[in-house]
Amino acid sequence: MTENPSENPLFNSPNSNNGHRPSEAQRALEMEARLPLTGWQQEVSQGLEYGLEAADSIRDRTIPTFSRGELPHYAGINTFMKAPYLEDVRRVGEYDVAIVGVPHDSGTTYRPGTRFGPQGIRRISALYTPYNFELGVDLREQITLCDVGDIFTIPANNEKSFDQISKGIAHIFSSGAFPIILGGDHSIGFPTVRGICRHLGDKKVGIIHFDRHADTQETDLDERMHTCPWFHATNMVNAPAKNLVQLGIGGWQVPRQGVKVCRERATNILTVTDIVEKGIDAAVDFALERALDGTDCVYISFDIDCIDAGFVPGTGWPEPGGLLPREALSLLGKIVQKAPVCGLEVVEVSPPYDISDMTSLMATRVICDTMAHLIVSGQLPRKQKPAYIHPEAQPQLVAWT
Ligand SMILES: [Mn+2]
Repeated sequence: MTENPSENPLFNSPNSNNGHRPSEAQRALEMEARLPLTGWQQEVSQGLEYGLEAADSIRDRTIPTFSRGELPHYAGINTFMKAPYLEDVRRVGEYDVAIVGVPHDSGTTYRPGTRFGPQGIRRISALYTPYNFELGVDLREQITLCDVGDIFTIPANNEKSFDQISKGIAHIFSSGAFPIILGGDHSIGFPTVRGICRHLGDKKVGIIHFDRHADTQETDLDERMHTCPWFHATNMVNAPAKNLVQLGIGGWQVPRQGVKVCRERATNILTVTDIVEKGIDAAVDFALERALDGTDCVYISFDIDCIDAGFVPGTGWPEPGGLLPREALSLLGKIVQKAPVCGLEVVEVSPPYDISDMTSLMATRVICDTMAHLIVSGQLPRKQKPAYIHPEAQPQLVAWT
């Protein structure tokens, strides 16, 4: 180490890079200056109109009497990031992104509670601002976001719930709004993908699945439970098993009958060790090559338990030895940057088992990072509906008795 701090690059001001490549922080500072404030100003003026001007003693005259919009973070009605609640779901196509809750945990085989996942994620999402420093993204300035509330699921019946979920997701997907689904247990992975496949015509979707568990067996406890979504999803011609990429699988909770199906259908698995030893970039290349081989878009199914159990205690089947949060977020971000993504679900957040909302916060982070990377890569806002969305709904895609 040098004695003189001015000769040590660690001590240099981030704004004087001395001819070196600018740091991420320096780029972030510059990107922020280029972001508009129009959305914020509209939110303030609407807040003053709807929520009335503040009491005379309040010096900051952007503050209304009734909390409207982002501030303060602990106040307000809990939609996702306080996005407008879209009660008339027929209008969902007017928005760039639609958040939808699927409060279904009847597919759970151990710890229940993911029916409260959408509520838990929405509640802690109020903590977030719409701006991300490193990515130089401000969601409020760059996209329109709505929260359509929850799908009406039937707790005593998985199959009826699946029909409701597929119908709801098909509606959002075909409208052109980018669907972001708050689970719910992982049994919803089959009906969400089925909803998308209904509007793919002869196009195909690759599934990138973050999880500690394979979720590929046909039945569990005699029903299509949260251990089964990919067996049934990959029975649809629009979602071939050869385009199913499974990241982070491993440990002591991978049923052997699911492993057999992965082997027979040649799904594409990377364990945590595979990802760490290959490196993130090689893992991303592997995922994209397999998921995009002959397909038109990619669906991301993010089981929060892909992250080490120490970071996500509020989940149905916690398994130690998973990805570190920064590994998972890096993988996700690089995949979203390079793939035509058609939808995202985040599943297996179980608030009754959570501690300090940590697991719900991780889910919020996954969702916000995805939106930001979709903006940075130019996928959002959409200038037109993607060509892979077929206007007509297909009939029943796959039979199962
Ligand atoms: Mn899992």
